[in-house]
Amino acid sequence: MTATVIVTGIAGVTGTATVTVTETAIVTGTATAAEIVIVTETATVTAHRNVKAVHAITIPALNPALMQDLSAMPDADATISNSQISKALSFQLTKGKGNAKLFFDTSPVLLRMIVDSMEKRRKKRTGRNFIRPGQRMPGNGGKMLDGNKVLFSGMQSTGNLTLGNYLGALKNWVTLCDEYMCFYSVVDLHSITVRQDPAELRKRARNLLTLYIAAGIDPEKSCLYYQSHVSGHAELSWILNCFTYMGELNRMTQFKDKSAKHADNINAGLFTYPVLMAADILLYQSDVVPVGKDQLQHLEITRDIAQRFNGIYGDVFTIPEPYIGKAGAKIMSLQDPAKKMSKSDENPNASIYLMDDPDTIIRKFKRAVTDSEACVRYSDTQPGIMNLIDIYSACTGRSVQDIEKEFEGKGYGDFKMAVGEAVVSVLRPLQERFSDLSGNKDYIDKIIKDNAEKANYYALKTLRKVQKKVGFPERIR
Ligand code: ATP
Ligand code: LTN
Repeated sequence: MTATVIVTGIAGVTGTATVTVTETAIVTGTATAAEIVIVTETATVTAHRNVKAVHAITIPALNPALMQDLSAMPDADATISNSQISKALSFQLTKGKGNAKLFFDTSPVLLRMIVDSMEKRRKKRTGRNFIRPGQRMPGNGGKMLDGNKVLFSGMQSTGNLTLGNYLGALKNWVTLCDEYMCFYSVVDLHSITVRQDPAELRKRARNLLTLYIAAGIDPEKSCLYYQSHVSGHAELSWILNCFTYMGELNRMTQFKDKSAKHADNINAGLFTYPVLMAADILLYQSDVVPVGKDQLQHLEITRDIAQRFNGIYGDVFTIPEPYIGKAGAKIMSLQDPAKKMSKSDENPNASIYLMDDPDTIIRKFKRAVTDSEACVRYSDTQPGIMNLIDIYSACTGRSVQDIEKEFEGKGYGDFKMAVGEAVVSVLRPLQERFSDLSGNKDYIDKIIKDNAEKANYYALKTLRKVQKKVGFPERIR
C-alpha cells in the first residue's frame, strides 16, 4: 500500500513524500524536502538517507477519527515533531488507509496538545500508548531552532525576587521574546550551592516560574523550565569542568563574595558554579544572554571555555554575547548604595520584593539611604540618589536629565514618594497576574511538562555532539 503525504514545513521546507507501507517501508519520491514521515499500518519504517529528519511521533494521518482531532485544533493545523537523524530509524505504527494532506506548524505546544489528544483516544480504544516512550520530540522544522537566534537566561530560586532582578533581568527578558527563541530557566541546580530548605526551594522554584509568566513571557513561545528537569546541564557541566582552569575560577568575584558569606560551606559546587552556568548557555547554542552587570564575569568565562573547546574540537559551540539593558543594569541596596540589591540580603528594608504591597514599597523608599546634599542630581557623590534616579528611570522610561529637571528645587521627600509610586504601578499588574496564575495548577503543570521536554530535546542535540567530540562511545540503538 502506498500513501502520499504532502509535507509543508517552515521556511521553504515543502514537498511530498511517498510512503510505501510494506513490511519495511522506504521513503521515496521528493523526500529530500520532507522533514517528516507519516505512515499508517503496523509497519517498520526505515527512513531513506535523503530524508533529513523523521517525525518522532507518527501521526496516523489516514485514520479519520484522528483526522477529526486535528481539524478540531484551533488553527486546524497539525504540527510536526522531528528528530534529526543521520541514520535509519524505525517505528512501530498504527493502522490506517488512504491519502492525507497535512500542514505543519512549528509550535511545540500545539504539537503537544494534538499528540496528547491523539494519545488519549488511542489509549481509550486500545489500552495501549500510541507513542512509545522516548519517541516524542517537539520539533522545529528540523533546523536548529528554526534558524532563529537563541537567547538563554536563568535565575536562582533562592529567595523572593527583588526589583533589582526585575529591572536588571526579567523586564529585558520580556522585551526580547519576539526577537529570539528564548530559554528561561529556573536554575535550581545552582541554588543548592548554598544550603536550602527542600520544601521551600521547591515552592520558590514554582513561584519563580510562575513569575516569569506573570512578567509577560509567553510560555508557548519561549521555553520556561526547571534546570533540574534537563539532565544535560549537569552532564555538559562535567565535561566543561575538564576544560576550565582552577586559576580562572579563583578569579570569580561572586565566588569570593559567596564564600565569605557562607564561610561554613565553601563547597566545590560554589567554586564550579560558573562552569554550570557556561553549560546552561552553551547547551542551547545561545547567541545572547540577558543578565545584570554582576554576571558579566561569568559570561566572560563562558566565552573563554567555549572558545577553548572550539579551538580543540572545531566549531561546536556558539559564542554567546551578554545583553545588558540600558536602564536598571545594577540596582543598588536601598540601605547601602555601595552594595547591589540582592534577594539574599538579610535586611528586608534593603530590597523591594516583587510581592511587596504598596504601603511597604512606599515605606521602604521613604527610608532609603540618601545624603545631605538635598538636590536630585545624578552624581557619583550621591550614590543613593543615583540609584533612586535609575529606578525611577527604569520604571517610567524617562531620561535622567528629564528626572533631574522635574525635581529641581524639590526635596527628597517628594522624589522618594514619586519613585515609590512609579514602582507600585509597575509591580501591581505583575502581582495581579501572579496571583491569577498561581491558582491555575493544571496550566502551570502543563507548562512545566511541555517545556521540559522541549528543552531536553535541544539540550540533547548539543550534548550528543559534545560527547562524540570528546570521544565517548556511540550509543547502540
Ligand atoms: P542572590 O542574592 O541569591 O545571589 P540575586 O538577587 O543576586 O540573588 P540572581 O538570582 O543572582 O539574583 O540574579 C538573577 C538575575 O538578576 C541576574 O541576571 C542578575 O544579573 C540580575 N540581578 C540581580 N541583582 C540585580 C541588581 N541588583 N540589579 C540588576 N540586576 C540584578
Ligand atoms: N548565575 C546567575 C544565574 C544563572 C544564569 C545562567 C544567568 C545561572 N545560569 C545562565 C544567565 C545564563 C545568577 O546568579 N544570576
